[in-house]
Amino acid sequence: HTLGLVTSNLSLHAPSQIAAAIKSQASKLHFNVVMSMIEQPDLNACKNAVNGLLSQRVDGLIVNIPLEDEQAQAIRAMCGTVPVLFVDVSPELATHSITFDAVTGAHLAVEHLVAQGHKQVALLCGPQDSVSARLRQQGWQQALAKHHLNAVAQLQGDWSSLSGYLQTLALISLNTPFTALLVANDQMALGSLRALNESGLSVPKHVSVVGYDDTEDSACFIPPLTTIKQDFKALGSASVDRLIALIHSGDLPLQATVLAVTLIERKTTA
Ligand code: IPT
Repeated sequence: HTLGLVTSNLSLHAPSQIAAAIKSQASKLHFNVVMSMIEQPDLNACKNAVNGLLSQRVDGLIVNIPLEDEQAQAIRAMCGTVPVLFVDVSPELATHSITFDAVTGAHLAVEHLVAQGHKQVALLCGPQDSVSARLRQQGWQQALAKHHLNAVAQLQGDWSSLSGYLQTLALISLNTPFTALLVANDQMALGSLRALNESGLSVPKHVSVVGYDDTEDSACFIPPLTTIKQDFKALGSASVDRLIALIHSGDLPLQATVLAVTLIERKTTA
């Protein structure tokens, strides 16, 4: 028995840890995993990857590519009777999916900063072609608005640590005062910490930073990163278990499962 995984670029920490978790759970249940990686999110690349895996006769597919609703439907249609589970789509989409609760994650981060007295919060968002990045951004904005606050600046990176570094330097050069920075993923936050450090801004004394993901390295950043944990091991096992259930029993009712996220308080906020 073989599962197919179509994944975003594995040089990103989150997709790589998700792939590892899927692989471990599949091995436990004696399933093989064949994988196809896409460099940049792109519908045609995703379709080609899916076709490639279908031609290898996979029994089911997990798709970890950020997809808009119509794009996911198009992929679903290509697969015919082969079950497909999406992990980076809108939780509102009527399809088989397991995603993380982005809105609550964003709210937890804002509430944490507000409780510490922060009022000047800047946002470093993820790429706008990712539904998860947009949901985190909207969640931050809503949660700030509840406290009658507006982000003092909004920048956008591409999930990489280099983009986090460069965008944080750009933010600093705006000369807009900010005491806290919400970052859409830990990898960009790593770059932010370097930019702040090089600019003589001490974390958390001058600026607090909250990441998103809690990838395995985040506890070893300097300082250890306060972040929103998405439990990638839980996602890996839940998605393999669900896909195997779909393989065994064909048409289960569509289910969009949303996994909870938690705040992990470390040393970058005060
Ligand atoms: C999402 C990560 O949070 C982000 O850091 C980035 O790696 C992105 O994946 C790449 O697509 S996790 C996803 C399951 C929403």
